[in-house]
Amino acid sequence: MQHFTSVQDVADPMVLVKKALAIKKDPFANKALGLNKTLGLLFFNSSLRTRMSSQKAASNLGMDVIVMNVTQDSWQIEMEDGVVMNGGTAEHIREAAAVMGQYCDILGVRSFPSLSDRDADYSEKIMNAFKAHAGCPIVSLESATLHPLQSLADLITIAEFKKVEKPKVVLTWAPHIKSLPQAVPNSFAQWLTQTDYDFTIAQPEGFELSEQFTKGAKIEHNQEAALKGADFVYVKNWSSFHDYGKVGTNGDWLVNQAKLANTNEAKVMHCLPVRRNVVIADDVLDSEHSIVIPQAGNRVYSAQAVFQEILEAHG
Ligand code: AN0
Ligand code: CP
Repeated sequence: MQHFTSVQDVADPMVLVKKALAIKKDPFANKALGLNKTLGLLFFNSSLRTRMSSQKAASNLGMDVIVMNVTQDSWQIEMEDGVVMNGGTAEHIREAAAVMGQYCDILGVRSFPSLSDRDADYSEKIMNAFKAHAGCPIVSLESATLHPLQSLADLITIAEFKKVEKPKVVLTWAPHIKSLPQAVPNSFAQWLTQTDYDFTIAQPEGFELSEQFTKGAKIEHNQEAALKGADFVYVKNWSSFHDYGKVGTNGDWLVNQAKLANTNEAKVMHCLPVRRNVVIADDVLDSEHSIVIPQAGNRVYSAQAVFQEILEAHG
């Protein structure tokens, strides 16, 4: 594995899921693999799970970790090429990425979209600049359009909890008060369509995701119809792709116990952080339907499987 920024960097997603499950059984078996290797974690945005699970995964592999909150602790970085830097930015991504590549064997980068300029966001300018200039493997910690470490953890969780060979998995939009990225649902769709699971995406009209990521999924606009017989209900808000960045507050789409009545005793998933009683009701999050905590726990084994693949490939 060279970089890890989308499912396309993975030879076989289900083989990687199996590898992560094996790591989970014996997490310290490869403690020597990361000896004298350094993982850099760069955050342009907030994080709880990604930050802690990546550090834990690196520690399990014997790696050292450097964490940088880029927007608070570093110089402000210029992303545009060919500009006269007489404004607020103090150094260019070309130098900043290259320098960090001197200190790190793997660089993880979290950088959310602007949600105002769709073409710029979907061109993945920042992740691509790191790939071009860092000179070391780049791992996405959630980019403008994708969150592959989350999706791998999601597939690990489904593999652990599924009761049938080919479960029905429904990704349902839910309301929110803020404009959120499409990265988590784009990525979940991209990984799920690589499996042989029965996969449906439900959202209100106008909140369809980019077909680039959803090709092969069933698309529904009726949440109740979509949820019928579901084994897994993956809940997530996202802002509109078509009316780019538009917030969706439609409270009818909140996921509560009543919505789960016609499912196959569905397990409910969410990447977290989740706003209680806006996105998912207490009666679901505090019930045995919810598997959001073990799902978040699996972020360690998702990251560890990816770091291990990269270390094995790069020696
Ligand atoms: C982010 C998102 O929706 O992409 C991060 C999720 C892992 N969520 C929020 O900003 C609340
Ligand atoms: N799910 C997830 O990536 O959480 P954080 O934003 O807290 O890292």
